[in-house]
Amino acid sequence: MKFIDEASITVAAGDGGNGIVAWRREKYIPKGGPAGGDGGHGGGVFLEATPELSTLVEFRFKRQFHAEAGKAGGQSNKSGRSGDDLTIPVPVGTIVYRAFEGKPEQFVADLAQPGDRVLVAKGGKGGLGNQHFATSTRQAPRIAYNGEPGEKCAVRLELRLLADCGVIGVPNAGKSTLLSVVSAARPKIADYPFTTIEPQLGVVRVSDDESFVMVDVPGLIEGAHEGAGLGDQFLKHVERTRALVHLLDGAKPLDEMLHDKTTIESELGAWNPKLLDKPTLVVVSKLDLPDAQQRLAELREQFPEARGISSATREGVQELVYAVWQTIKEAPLPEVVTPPPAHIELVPHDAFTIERAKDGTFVISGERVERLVALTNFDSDEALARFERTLAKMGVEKKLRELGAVDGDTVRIAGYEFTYS
Ligand SMILES: Nc1nc2c(ncn2[C@@H]2O[C@H](COP(=O)(O)OP(=O)(O)O)[C@@H](O)[C@H]2O)c(=O)[nH]1
Ligand SMILES: [Mg+2]
Repeated sequence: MKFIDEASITVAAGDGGNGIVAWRREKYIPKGGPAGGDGGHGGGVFLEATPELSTLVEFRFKRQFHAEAGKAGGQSNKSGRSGDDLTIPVPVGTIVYRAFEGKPEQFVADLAQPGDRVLVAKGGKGGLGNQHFATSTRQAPRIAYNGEPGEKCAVRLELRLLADCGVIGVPNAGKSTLLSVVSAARPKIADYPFTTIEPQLGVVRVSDDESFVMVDVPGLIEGAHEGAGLGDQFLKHVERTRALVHLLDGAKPLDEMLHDKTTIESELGAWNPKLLDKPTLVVVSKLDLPDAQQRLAELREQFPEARGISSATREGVQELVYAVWQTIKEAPLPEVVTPPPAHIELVPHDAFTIERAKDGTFVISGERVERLVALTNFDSDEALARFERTLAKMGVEKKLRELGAVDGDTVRIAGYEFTYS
């Protein structure tokens, strides 16, 4: 059984700045040569693993990220400034997948170590200014390239969670209600065979970069240690928690509360005596009910550390969250289980495929070739020449020849048709 946090975000790298058409202006030189500067490159978007984060809950609050665009080129061959890269911090252990529009999702990286870093969206290259296009036959080129668009894609993050805090208590103590009011997100429980007792999981957000995982242990009193409800795997998760919240039903008189407390403790001990050594916060629920405050005061005579909450009015809830967080931070780290590395094949970004249509047309598809078509202005001979050179460099030309393409065959890329020669 796995507790899995998940988040989906969109990232956009910066577009490259445009190259410009400009001419040299110098005293006494009536008509200077081309002097249009290149556009700056767009900033890329990176993910970086940091031990400061422990869940993906922040991505519920911010889902869109973009890096800065490159600036356009200037006069006198001046290049535009490049856009700054954007680095998004993620928890250590985050597994990264990405999908370009209309394409299947691909595994990108497992950021297993602090500082592991991966590029998820590449910044667009800046366009060339007309300074590069002078030739012996064309001394006043009026051609400049636009910057490439930055990559945009959907990124899915996955993180295996460990439960930090378990909530225990008799049925009706208010466990589920507490979990629902403190949870900013409800992670998935994977590989969990259906049973009548469903564990509940919540990510509790303490601040912008602090959060912890709380798990409701519903089956305890219902005979979990006899194997009736929750599986061993679930019990292991509970054993790894760093703090427990023991909820006592504030609707009950003091003697019943104390009786419940003892019952739960003996259940815990029967299941695993080590659980009794865990730092435990004793909490009276339903403080909004008549008499609950009075009962809490009485309980404190025996347990001075006991506190009270009301999930209904939220009284004491935030204070409890801080107290749990403090306890977790002070408690020893549980043993960390590292998941076996997933074996997923990486498809290089500039891969392409060539298929032969029924009418004999060669249909080429692939992220980079399609982009190239989108960027090229086919009215310009120079742009066309560059297009052909790039295809050759990528190996498209060679592959076509291998597939038997001959002069005059039709080649289609992203809706454009070309004649092979
Ligand atoms: N008045 C009041 N009722 C509560 C509060 N918290 C939970 N309850 C009620 O107590 C009952 C049991 O709560 P539940 O969260 O399901 O308990 P669990 O069995 O421990 O998960 C439900 O009827 C809740 O509405 C509270 O803060 N104030
Ligand atoms: Mg419940």
